[in-house]
Amino acid sequence: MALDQETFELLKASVQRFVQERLVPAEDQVEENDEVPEDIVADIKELGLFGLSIPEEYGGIGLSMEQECQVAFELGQTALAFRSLVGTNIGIGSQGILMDGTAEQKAEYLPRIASGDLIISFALTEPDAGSDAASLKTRAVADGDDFLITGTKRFITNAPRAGAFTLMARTGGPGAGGISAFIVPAGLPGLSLGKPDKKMGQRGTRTCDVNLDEVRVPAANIIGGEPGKGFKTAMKVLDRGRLHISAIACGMAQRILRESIDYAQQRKQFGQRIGDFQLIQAMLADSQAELLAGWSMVQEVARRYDAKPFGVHDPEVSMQASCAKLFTTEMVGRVADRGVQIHGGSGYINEFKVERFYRDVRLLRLYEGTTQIQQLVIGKHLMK
Ligand code: COS
Repeated sequence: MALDQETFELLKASVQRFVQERLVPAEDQVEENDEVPEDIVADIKELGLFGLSIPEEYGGIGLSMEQECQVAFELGQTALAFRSLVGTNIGIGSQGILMDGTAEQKAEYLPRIASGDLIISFALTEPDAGSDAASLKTRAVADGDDFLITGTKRFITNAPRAGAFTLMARTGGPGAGGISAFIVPAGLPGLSLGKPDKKMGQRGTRTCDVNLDEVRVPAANIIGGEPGKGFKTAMKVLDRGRLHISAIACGMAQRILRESIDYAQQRKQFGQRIGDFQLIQAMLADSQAELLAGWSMVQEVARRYDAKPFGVHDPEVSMQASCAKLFTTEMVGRVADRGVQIHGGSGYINEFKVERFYRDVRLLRLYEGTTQIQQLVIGKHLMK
């Protein structure tokens, strides 16, 4: 699956323009009001961004992973709240249905996810199950043709906007084999949302708990129709998500580097531009070199991801996706830190963008698997 190159270049150019002309000017508003304005949500829908990764037969744009990463690189160059809005529809919310769903599930949900009419969230994490995802406690108990789901899901991105959740719950015994993935519509009796999370950064993104109290969901909503496969579905979705996040990290590194160069060119100390001092150039050079390394890695792993059969677990590619997430998200943390350093005291002041980007990128090393989880995935694979 991929868009033909010519159409893709046009799409990429329009996303670049949209980011520069529409999203960048709205960054302060998002930061101040802690929300993405509704007219921008409408424009994002209009551009088709919710459906980037969904095949054309379901109304999406049908990008390959390599192409998706290139678009994510563009979207990463502005406040991360914009990307977060579409992120669950493009990735962790929708891809389980696309990879493992039945024909009926795909036909019912994917077109509305692609258009953005349905926001779908990914609900795996719980209060006591973060990195150890296979220990999740949310239970789904069979009751006739239905399941009754009870438990709490934590830090769920886009939950306040969601019309449905790809939600992992335990239908069987302990461990990964006892987990099933359900499509859970948001309006069902017994499902309620917690207070919005107050976060360190990424203002404008919406996350909260999702509480389930005997929520009745038809057995037909188990992704793929067969219980016990949900953990593997979630892991495959995360492999893909980790590459997408890596591209975002590179986009944000590019933006922070640009902000740092601009500042180094206009700020004068000791009678000259600070960018003329070699100690400042050294920081810019390290950021540029690491960004190039990270971005080259993302593109290469995305190509390998595209080369394997879709939705099939290839442990080598999973390991490489973890390498990309590990390297790029740590890299953007260093680039942001240097960005603040180059700005000096101004880098600590909210009106300069690097202050907020420094806070925003901190999350990239945590969600969709911490740096330490990526190290574990890589290490375990190497020792096999
Ligand atoms: N794709 C498909 N299947 C996978 C997989 C992948 N990437 N990784 C593991 N599996 C399979 C394994 O093959 C194994 O199947 P079998 O039992 O048939 O052999 C099963 O899943 C369990 O795997 P494993 O024993 O490796 O699971 P662990 O409990 O040790 O967990 C980690 C592995 C730690 C890697 C996993 O829990 C994880 O990624 N944690 C982080 C969760 C996360 O990213 N959370 C973010 C939430 S979303 S913002």
